[in-house]
Amino acid sequence: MMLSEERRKRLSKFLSLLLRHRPEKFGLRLDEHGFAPLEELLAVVRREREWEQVTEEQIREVVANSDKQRFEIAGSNIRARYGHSAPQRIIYPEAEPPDILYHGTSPQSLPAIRTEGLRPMRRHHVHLSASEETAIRVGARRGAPVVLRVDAKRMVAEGHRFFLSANGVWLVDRVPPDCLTYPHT
Ligand code: HQG
Repeated sequence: MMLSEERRKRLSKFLSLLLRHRPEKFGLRLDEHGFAPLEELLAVVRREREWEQVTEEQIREVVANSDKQRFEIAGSNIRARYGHSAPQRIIYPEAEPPDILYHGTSPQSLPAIRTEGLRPMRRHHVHLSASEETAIRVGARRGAPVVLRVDAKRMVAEGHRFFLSANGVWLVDRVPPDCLTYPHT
């Protein structure tokens, strides 16, 4: 049985909770790349009253239909590709970024960002994108988006390490304020 779009979204949010934020709360163990056995994940999901009847096919449907390709199934394992906040660290491949990256945020965050730069906040990394369009979409989750340009070339020269998620999201420990260009300045 196919899930409705609304149910898919709900399940996707639950998978994010399990695979990014609270695996331990549900007794799931992630490996160093963030993978958990799909079979175990399915059992955990089915323990929830709401998802008692969920099938592996429906989990696969959520993974396949995720607009941002948030999840990945490899062999018998499943993982979230980015966005982690759980205490456990995840290993990502290091890569050389394009000279300019983008970050979408909201106007309310700008004063703090101007003084502190970008911080990971609750997640492991600051999330950046190679495309301005993606940044607009990320920022739009919180209202009117503001897009910041990140001088990744300079950051690399200054010794920052960049990591690339399996779906093209760029991850970095922080972005200093002087490596950011703000709109209208
Ligand atoms: C802001 C989504 C104050 C930052 C997206 C952002 C992404 C600061 C918020 C992924 C700050 C954190 C991550 C500072 C940063 N002071 N605010 N110094 N530094 N901020 O959700 O980048 O749909 O943790 O600008 O597509 O919005 O979940 O980060 O507004 O790829 O799959 O603090 O999550 O993907 O928010 O989003 P988040 P994000 P999913």
